[in-house]
Amino acid sequence: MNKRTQVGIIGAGPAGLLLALLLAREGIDSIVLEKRSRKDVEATIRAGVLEQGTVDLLIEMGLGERMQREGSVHHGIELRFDGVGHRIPLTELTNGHAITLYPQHEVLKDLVAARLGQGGELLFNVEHAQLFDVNSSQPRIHYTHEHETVELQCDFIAGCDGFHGVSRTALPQSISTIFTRSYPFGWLGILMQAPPSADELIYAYSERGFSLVSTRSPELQRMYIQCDPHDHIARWSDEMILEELQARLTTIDPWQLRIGPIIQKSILAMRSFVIEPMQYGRLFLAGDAAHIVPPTGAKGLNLAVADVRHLAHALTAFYQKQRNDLLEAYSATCLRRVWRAEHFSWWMTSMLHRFPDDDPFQQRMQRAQLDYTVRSRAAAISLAENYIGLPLDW
Ligand code: RFL
Ligand code: PHB
Repeated sequence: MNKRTQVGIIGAGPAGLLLALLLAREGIDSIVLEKRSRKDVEATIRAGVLEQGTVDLLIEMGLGERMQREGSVHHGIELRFDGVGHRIPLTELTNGHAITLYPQHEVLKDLVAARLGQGGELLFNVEHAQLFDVNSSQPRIHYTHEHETVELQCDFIAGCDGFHGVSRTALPQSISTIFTRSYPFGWLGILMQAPPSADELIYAYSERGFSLVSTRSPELQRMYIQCDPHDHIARWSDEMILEELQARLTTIDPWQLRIGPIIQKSILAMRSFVIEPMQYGRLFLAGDAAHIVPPTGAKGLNLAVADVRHLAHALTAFYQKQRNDLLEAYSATCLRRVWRAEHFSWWMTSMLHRFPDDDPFQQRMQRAQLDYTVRSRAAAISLAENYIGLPLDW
């Protein structure tokens, strides 16, 4: 079967779904192809922190109603080390900006409902997506859906299929460069049935390694501890995880970890990754398909949102004003922000984790950096402006 659309979008993560909605707002037609089921997409536990710019966009698009009702606005974070907590007052340091805790899978439920509610095409369980002729004026996507093989002719293709997707492989190696770093640790993430232990997120450095206390809802906590990236989750009993959390979060402050049953646990690897350029011919990569950051800076989803905002803007200028310049500038425009976020995420990761090979000198450097960050207003402002997110036109 043959089909046609203006923009073929591969992947129904935050990047793909938001792009489809942004384009629909401008009257631009698209089809979103997703390999997983709707149930799987809406159940994947990932990000929690939304930057102010992401929140503002969702509200402006009429997608913020549940987020505003169920999400929680945070005006600061805590950096904890040597048993002492130090608050970074994000809002005070950034002229009134804040972050919102609202889980990625809830954002996805809102985006899927909006797309389907508008009657937009969004196909789940799509198999064997393959890209052809991306460097021509008529790129195509072949895929199988409900046992039917389809050739989708497009004006443009948006590769929003995440780090393990197929789109990136359509960029010839001869024109692209990959920048990458893997870290000698992973994160063991858990969901715990207990009310939040704190009103704000706690990023803790300890001799035993990093830990993070976050939340998902008034009844659910999300927490992470640094671990060996090759470790097996089956080796970690709930008691071991709890013991490690308690030990790493020890403080002289009157604070206690609220505990309850652990209902989910998994280990994830940490890496930094960027492909340059983020475009080739009529293929544009957005989100994790083009770049990965370690989660310490809470930037991944927010970067995906910034990418598709630029892409939607550039495609709108193409269709409505016959302008090519914004499309041509897409990669350079996105990469400025991407590299800023890469640096911030690498910096937060380096400051807060124990590196197995670090000597005592290196550890003193790390402590000096932590100390400076909490004692100097200039250093705290720098952390705060990156954490709440730089303006879109950065
Ligand atoms: P996604 O979310 O990976 O979506 C890609 C979609 O494409 C589909 N797909 C395909 N579809 C069709 N054909 C194919 N061949 C396909 N191959 C793949 C996939 O099934 C999937 O549905 O990428 P996207 O849209 O670029 O979004 C990126 C974000 O999901 C990611 O950056 C964040 O989750 C990162 N992240 C965080 N970001 C934040 O901004 N704030 C945070 O607090 C934050 N915390 C986190 C995080 C990521 C984490 N993990 C698990 C990596 C915490 C964690 C633990
Ligand atoms: C989360 O709530 O999952 C979360 C929060 C902050 C991070 C990373 C993950 O830096």
